[in-house]
Amino acid sequence: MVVVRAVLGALILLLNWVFTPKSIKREANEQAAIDAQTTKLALYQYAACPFCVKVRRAMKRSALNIETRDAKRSEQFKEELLQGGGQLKVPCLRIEDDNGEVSWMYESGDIISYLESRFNPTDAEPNPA
Ligand SMILES: N[C@@H](CCC(=O)N[C@@H](CS)C(=O)NCC(=O)O)C(=O)O
Repeated sequence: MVVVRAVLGALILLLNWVFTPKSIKREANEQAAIDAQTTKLALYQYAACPFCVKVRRAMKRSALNIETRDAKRSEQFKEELLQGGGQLKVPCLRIEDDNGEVSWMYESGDIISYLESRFNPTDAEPNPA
């Protein structure tokens, strides 16, 4: 089982690398403004978890420079996730607001929807015209 999991993990990482999505291009000032906001976000994840790969690919497509924290390899990140989010489950997005309030978002689909609606609002709500 351990071997099967390791092979599947390696395959996921290989396919992800071969089919790396292209990032959207923004004006430099617009990207800088988004980069400033994404310093307040961190993705707790595992390298070869397919749900985490899905979120990382969405981040890459949207050119979101969000710090990733490997909760399998780092005891510190694992502990932060457990204490802050309440569950040892990945992916989980740590969101700090302008007042320093922190919230934790689980579920890859919810994380992707959140990122798209916050940073690519035109993708989330296509213009019918
Ligand atoms: N429905 C979740 C599934 C997440 C999930 O199953 N993650 C696995 C790693 S691939 C996990 O954290 N498992 C640990 C656990 O459930 O305790 C999502 O889409 O994010």
